[in-house]
Amino acid sequence: MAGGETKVTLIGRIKQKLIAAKEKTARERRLQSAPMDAPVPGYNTRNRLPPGQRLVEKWPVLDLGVTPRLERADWRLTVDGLVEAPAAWSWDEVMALPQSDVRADIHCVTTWSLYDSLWRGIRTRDLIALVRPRPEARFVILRAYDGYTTNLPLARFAEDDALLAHSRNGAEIPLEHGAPLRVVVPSLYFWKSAKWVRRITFAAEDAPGYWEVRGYHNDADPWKEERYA
Ligand SMILES: Nc1nc2c(c(=O)[nH]1)N[C@H]1C(S)=C(S)[C@@H](COP(=O)(O)O)O[C@H]1N2
Ligand SMILES: [Mo]
Repeated sequence: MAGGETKVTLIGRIKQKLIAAKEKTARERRLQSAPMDAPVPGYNTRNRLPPGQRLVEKWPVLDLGVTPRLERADWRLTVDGLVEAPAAWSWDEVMALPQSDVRADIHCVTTWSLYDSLWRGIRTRDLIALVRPRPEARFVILRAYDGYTTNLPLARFAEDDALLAHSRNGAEIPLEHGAPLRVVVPSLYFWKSAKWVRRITFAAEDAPGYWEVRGYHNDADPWKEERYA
């Protein structure tokens, strides 16, 4: 249908514009040292809200504009690279892994923070115990069903509160937020938390991901304001 095609192309162009705008922000912001928006007053900003963040109540959707929709039957999670026991788990196999609940806050580089998500899923600690990374493994590369990639040190991925989440606050994570399974690494800006995760690779060398090669900081610690490189 011609009308449908026109619409798809238009949406594609709008998305390209959004990505270009984020890249431009990354380029400009790394030249500035000024703080970002002032935090919302009345909250305990000292210990909980990282510098330059403001609190939001609703959970924004941020991605490349492609929402991969997979049947559970076609879905796989591959864990590979420098591990003793690589895996290619089906949905049922993942759901049979040990399940945990983790309460955590979200901090996005675009300056919004959202408190108190109760995530449910598989802690990365438990995944690591199953696949057993080799001593040379120092980085984790995440790949998603929309083509997105991101990278982080194994030490961060392995933190106590990091998990592969399928539910939040008692409900399945909505598709646009990464269903059926997304990574959640609360100690880093949220772009490190890959939605629709497809593959987890343990590596000796770092491999900067989608935003990391487009001006975002490689390390992404919100308490150090590691926003743009
Ligand atoms: N697969 C995938 N994961 C992704 C992204 C993406 O585009 N694709 N965007 C990242 C960015 S930049 C952010 S801020 C968060 C947003 O997650 P949310 O849409 O659930 O708020 O997802 C991260 N994970
Ligand atoms: Mo983001």
